[in-house]
Amino acid sequence: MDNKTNFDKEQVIVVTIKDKNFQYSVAEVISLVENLHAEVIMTITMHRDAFNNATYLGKGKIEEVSQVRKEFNVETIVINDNISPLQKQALEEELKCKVLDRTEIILAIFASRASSKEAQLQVELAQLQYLYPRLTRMWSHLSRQKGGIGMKGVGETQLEIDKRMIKKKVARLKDELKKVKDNRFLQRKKRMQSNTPVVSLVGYTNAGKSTMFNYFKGKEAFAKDQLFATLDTITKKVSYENAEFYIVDTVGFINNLPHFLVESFKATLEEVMLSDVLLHIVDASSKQLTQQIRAVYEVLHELGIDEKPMITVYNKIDLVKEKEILPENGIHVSLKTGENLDLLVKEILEKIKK
Ligand SMILES: Nc1nc2c(ncn2[C@@H]2O[C@H](COP(=O)(O)OP(=O)(O)O)[C@@H](O)[C@H]2O)c(=O)[nH]1
Ligand SMILES: [Mg+2]
Repeated sequence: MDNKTNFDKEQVIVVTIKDKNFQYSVAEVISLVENLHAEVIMTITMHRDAFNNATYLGKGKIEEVSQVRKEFNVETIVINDNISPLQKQALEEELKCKVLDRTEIILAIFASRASSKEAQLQVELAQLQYLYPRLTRMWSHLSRQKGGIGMKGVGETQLEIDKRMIKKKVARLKDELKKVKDNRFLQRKKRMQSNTPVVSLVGYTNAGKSTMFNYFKGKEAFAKDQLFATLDTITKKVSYENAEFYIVDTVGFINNLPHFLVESFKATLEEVMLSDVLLHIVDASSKQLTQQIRAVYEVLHELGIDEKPMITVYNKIDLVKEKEILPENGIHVSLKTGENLDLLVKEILEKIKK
């Protein structure tokens, strides 16, 4: 049932280095790609010593990827790493298809999620900075393939501008950003006029936020007021026992986020800043559990929202053998088996009443 092919979705092949964090890193990149409504149909691993400086992938690997890609008719290869513009170009020539690296995937997600003016500017700035050295290639792709993942974004209307103009644009964006930041409080004020509580899902990529979001599908209520105009895919109004609330999915925290993307990432969390209750979804089976929880707290603190009512949800307990090592300060659930989800809903209803 699960391997039914979905023809609406763009299909990609992921190539990833086999190191000690390999399992987590594959799960994460799959989650990231799914965020773009694309589908990973295969993961190909490579050993770090097979790395080639010019083409990133060694000769044998290029051959392998090339074959598989043709066999499955896939037009996009995702490299689960950051590669240089030259490597990207060389690889695309070898593979004769679109190649995206990890940062480009993340950028594309942020672009698809940026709802406010500030977030859009922030993402466009990051896009210009990262894509700038890659633009010539990207443009030729665009004219050939007309879009697809990694190609859509805030900056996509800027196709005609040349590199010289991009420099100017970066300067202008920075300027605009400064002004927009000063207007932030206006948005918050607007939000306060709606009195339906907002519950936001936060936590690391792959923790189960989107699965949780979908869990509320059957409970959807008619929403005449849209919370975030462009983001209906990540916001829904649900009703329970005479209580209504919005639930908002978020991009989520990403391991080793490139530094220049931190501001964009925070900008995508603006929905969270406007929410009344945070559901912190933790992957209870993660080996980096403590570090991940701490990293989430740190960012919430930086955004000044660590005081909001929060429910910590340890998800995936079906995968945890020694449950007693989990912290006791939260609700232990499994979205897979449904365990304790009733308790969680009860807790949410309780929190939004306050
Ligand atoms: N075993 C197990 N897997 C889960 C559970 N909840 C979610 N998953 C899986 O974890 C992966 C990531 O889930 P997703 O909702 O996309 O995470 P997100 O990145 O936080 O939105 C998916 O493959 C889910 O099927 C759970 O309770 N148990
Ligand atoms: Mg998700």
